Amino acid sequence: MKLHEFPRHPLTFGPSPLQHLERLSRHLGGAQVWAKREDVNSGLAFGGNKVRKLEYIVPDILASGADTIVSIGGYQSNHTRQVAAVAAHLGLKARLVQEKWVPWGDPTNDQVGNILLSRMMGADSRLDDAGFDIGIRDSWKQALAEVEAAGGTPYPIPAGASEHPLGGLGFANWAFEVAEQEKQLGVFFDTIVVCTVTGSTHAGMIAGFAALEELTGVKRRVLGIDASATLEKTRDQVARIARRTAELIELGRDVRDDEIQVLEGWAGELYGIPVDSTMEAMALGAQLEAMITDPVYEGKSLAGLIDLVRSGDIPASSTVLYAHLGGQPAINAYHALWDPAGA
Ligand code: 1AC
Repeated sequence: MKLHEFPRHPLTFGPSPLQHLERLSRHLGGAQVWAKREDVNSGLAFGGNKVRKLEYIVPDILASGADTIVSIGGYQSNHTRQVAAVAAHLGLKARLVQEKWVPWGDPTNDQVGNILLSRMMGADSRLDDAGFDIGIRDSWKQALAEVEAAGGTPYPIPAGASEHPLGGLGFANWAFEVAEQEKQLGVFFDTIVVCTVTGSTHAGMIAGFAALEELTGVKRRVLGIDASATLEKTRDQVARIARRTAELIELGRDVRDDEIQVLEGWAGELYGIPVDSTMEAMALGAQLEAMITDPVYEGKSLAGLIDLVRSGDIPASSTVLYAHLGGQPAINAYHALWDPAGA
């Protein structure tokens, strides 16, 4: 099927806004930097990138007759918060496995921010001690079995919806939305920068921009900034999902290796733990643009963008689009980083 033929259940306000980050661009003194703001894309519990993916998954959930969506993430997972939001919106239950993905010492890490919101929305959110891994987890399979054993009908959504067969469609469509907005605004983004961990946001963009390239002949760079700190796993997953999504939307050719770029250098040693470049990027975004980013995802991808602009890897002649995927609720668990009394 072609992309526009897949059923889509609207959960967003419409196209997410584009914003020229003029003060940040001036400060960096190179490329013009714009942001596409998925952090304000929906009225469902602060929105975010997963809401877009879920727009293409909800028709399948409804057709399945499921009464409980079962998903997984870290304690501060944005994905599970967005699953909880969509479940509430649809009148379904959500059973969430929240693993200890980040060895972060804040005693409120499993109580505030994303997990608090999920619980407010009625999700059955349960903690699990397992550490970070983007793969399919036994704890999640166990939760699916438990829902079934209790007489429920579960609908499985893996971490980040990335391994879901339809998980790449939301951001394949994002590419076409960008192209439409470019026409309206008279701009062209030659480079896209996006955070990548479980992979389907980035992979969907790769497939979508490849489809656009087939239509227009125009090439762009889609740069994924690794925030997993398990680089090879993320690279493999992005490549696999990009190819799967490309096939699903009938791209008509293989995705080329040069279209799959997962860049390292900003994740630090561990997923979820900010490093100096993360802190500098978060401060610049907040203090120059009042654009709030989190220490797990968007602070790291913004750090990548900043360095690539400063180094000229993204040249001064470029207009670069930063995909702001959301994720701000997690900052509550990281409040000590800005505590004037010291962390
Ligand atoms: C890892 C999928 C991911 C989340 O928010 O749980 N981005």
